Amino acid sequence: MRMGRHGQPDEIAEVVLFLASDKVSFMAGAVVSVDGSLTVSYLFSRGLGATDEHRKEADSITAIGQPLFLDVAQSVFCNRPKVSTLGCRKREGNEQGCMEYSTDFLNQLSVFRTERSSCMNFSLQEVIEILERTPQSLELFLSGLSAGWVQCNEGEGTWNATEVIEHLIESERTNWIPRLEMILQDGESKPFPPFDRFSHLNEKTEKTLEQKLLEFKTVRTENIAKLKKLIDPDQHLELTGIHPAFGSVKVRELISTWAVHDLTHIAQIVRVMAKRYQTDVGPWEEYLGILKK
Ligand code: NI
Repeated sequence: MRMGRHGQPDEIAEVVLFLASDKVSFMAGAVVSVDGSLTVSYLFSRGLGATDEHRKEADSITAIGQPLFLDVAQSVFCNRPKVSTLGCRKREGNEQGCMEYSTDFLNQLSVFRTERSSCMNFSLQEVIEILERTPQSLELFLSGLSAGWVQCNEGEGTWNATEVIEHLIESERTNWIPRLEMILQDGESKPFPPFDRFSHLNEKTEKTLEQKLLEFKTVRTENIAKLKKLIDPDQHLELTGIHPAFGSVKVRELISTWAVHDLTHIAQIVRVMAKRYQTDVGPWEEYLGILKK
């Protein structure tokens, strides 16, 4: 049943290139065997109808190449910077278990990796563009609005626009910068203290919405200055810390989340306000996607 020969590097390389290409659009975490039917033979040898001879043959099998896929797939899809994991693991006593890959193959693989990496869009400067604009956008959007707009919510246990601003202020004070500082100082030696996403609800102050918007703008400006001072994009983006729920997280991911968190809460404010007129729009509700979220 086995093909009776060792695989050639190109036979493995072709499949790896396929897995690394955009032709694989709906496949993730799969293990593909390109082993001259070794795996199937092994499974067969353990099944009904297998003879002692089959079993003996199966036990002598040295799987060549297969671990390579996992390594390469991880290095491609996780955007690991190097091809250093490339090369199958050599089983003891089997010198032929290790293959040498052609330069052409390695070049193609690095092209794929570059293309994959370009799907990631992170740029510190672009994150800062969002971080800078959020307080201004919200100030322009919300300042001076009637209580009906800024105090409506989506039902019990949901936030109105004013509470979202309070949450954004709280996040500035206790989440982003303190966590970045922790990563830089402590790395993965201790986890971030959990962030209480509801703490602002316990602190009822007499401040007006305008005062809160100003407070958000001030603390955000300070934090952007700290961010620029703390983080050198050439050095720090891949440093990691420990999130209490997610485990290891990167500086790049934390800073990206900061921007997307802004966008999420802007969307939330817009959605909550839109829903205030859910029934007022009459039959047009059908065409207003935001009312269905
Ligand atoms: Ni939030």
